[in-house]
Amino acid sequence: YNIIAVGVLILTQLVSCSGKESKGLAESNKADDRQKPNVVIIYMDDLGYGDMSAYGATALSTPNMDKLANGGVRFTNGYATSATCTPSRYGLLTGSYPWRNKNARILPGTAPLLIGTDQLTIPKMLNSLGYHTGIVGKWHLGLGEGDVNWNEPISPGPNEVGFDYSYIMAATQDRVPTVYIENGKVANLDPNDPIQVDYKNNFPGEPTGKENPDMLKMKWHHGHNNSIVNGIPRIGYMKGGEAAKWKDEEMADHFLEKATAYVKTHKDEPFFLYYALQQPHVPRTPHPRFAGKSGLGPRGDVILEADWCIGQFVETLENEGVLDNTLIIFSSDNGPVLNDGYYDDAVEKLGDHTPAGPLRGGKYSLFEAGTRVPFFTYWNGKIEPMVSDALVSQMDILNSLSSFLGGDEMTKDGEAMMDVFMGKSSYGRQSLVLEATSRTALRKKDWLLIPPYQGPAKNMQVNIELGNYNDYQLYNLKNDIGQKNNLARSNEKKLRELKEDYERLVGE
Ligand code: NG6
Ligand code: CA
Repeated sequence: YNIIAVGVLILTQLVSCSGKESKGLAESNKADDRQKPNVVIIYMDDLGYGDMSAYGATALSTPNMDKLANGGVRFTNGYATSATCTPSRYGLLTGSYPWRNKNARILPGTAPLLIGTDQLTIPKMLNSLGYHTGIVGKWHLGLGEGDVNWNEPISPGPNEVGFDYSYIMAATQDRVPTVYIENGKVANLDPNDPIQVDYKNNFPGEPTGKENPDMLKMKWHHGHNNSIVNGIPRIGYMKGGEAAKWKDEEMADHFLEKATAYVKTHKDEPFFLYYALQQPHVPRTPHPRFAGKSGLGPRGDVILEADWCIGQFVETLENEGVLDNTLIIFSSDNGPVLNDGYYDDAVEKLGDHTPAGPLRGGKYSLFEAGTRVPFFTYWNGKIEPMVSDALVSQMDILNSLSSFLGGDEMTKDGEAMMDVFMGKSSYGRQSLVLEATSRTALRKKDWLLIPPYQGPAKNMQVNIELGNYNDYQLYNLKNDIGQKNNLARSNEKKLRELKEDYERLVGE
């Protein structure tokens, strides 16, 4: 009797479901939604492999980052897709190799949107799975279609490639326009003081870093001698928009406030937040609370500042009751640089600190320090603390999340490896193509191949070895993480194998 009754009940439900969307079905979807974890990507700008104490730094302490790194899966072979920002962020968000897109290189503040509005992105994929999606922080992927009027709504931008909410700086802290943009509109813009931006010509009568050194509170070393904003000379020229200009020393607090506000607003639905901090990229402008605190100069101070922000952000997740249902993924867009164009004591006060850790090179470099960066996942109660040597790329996040959450959208370059990100498997990638300023190299298991490249061995301005050499370079990273012994001549078999793989992968 009972069995028959249940049978009848199921039948009635089936009939009602097939007719129109029943209330019962809609509600059950919602229940699933509530179990979907929130996803937060915390992304640093120019933080090196050796810049966190969890990765071995001793001259500087990063307790809040460490708490996540040591409480989750800390990767020792985690890679950004490129040794500079724009291509790296492109790879992260689209799950595709940036070197496939010839425009994926460091963009000026006036560059058009680099990501196609028809392209798959992490926020778009999560959006289709019922997530609310937001970005707070550095964008640097271009805006508009080439001739942006900064006084009108700016489109396409983050909101056209999958983000429901955006609060961004357009490019970098050292590039104009030095204003925040919320959902495509310059924040706090006074219509009577319109903004003009130009990367070629100055606006008549406007001071520049080159011509007005007396007006500067930070001196430029190379580049960075165009418009002066807040006493800091920038890349590019800008006029107007006085009320909208950011205060550099308050930028960290400002982005933190927007990021925590986003969490508070969206805590009752599954959300994805891309929290892209600006530190320790130049110009390094710590809030007075952090100035002088590291003993390493402003570069160290802003790392402490970022660490504090991350602590506050995680505390907000906890206070809002969503920490245990939030997967946090942390990484950096490229490796470290000391003097990146301003005199700011980064070199002079470095002391014993080694921003690249044991790695060779730095930002812009095809050597390891360009792309191997701090990379860890944290999910309280779901991820057991461990160190993983698996080879992973930021490009793999899209496919991993998609398959984990039951999505069917995948990119060809990314790999789905949520088990690795959850610490349940240590079987990562077999190979990965790395990129630095349009040059590429191949990592395969423990081996690294750098093809011959013309060009200087070292960028003298930033004092970083770029990886250029007139012959092949082959390194065994397991025995030689510092890339001191080129084995190309002594191991011809391995060289041949990696050359073949490299040609095949970049030729695809
Ligand atoms: C370089 C800038 C450097 C930095 C970099 C972008 C000069 C001389 N150097 O062109 O200071 O802004 O671009 O950094 O202008 S990134 O992390 O956004 O890729
Ligand atoms: Ca960067």
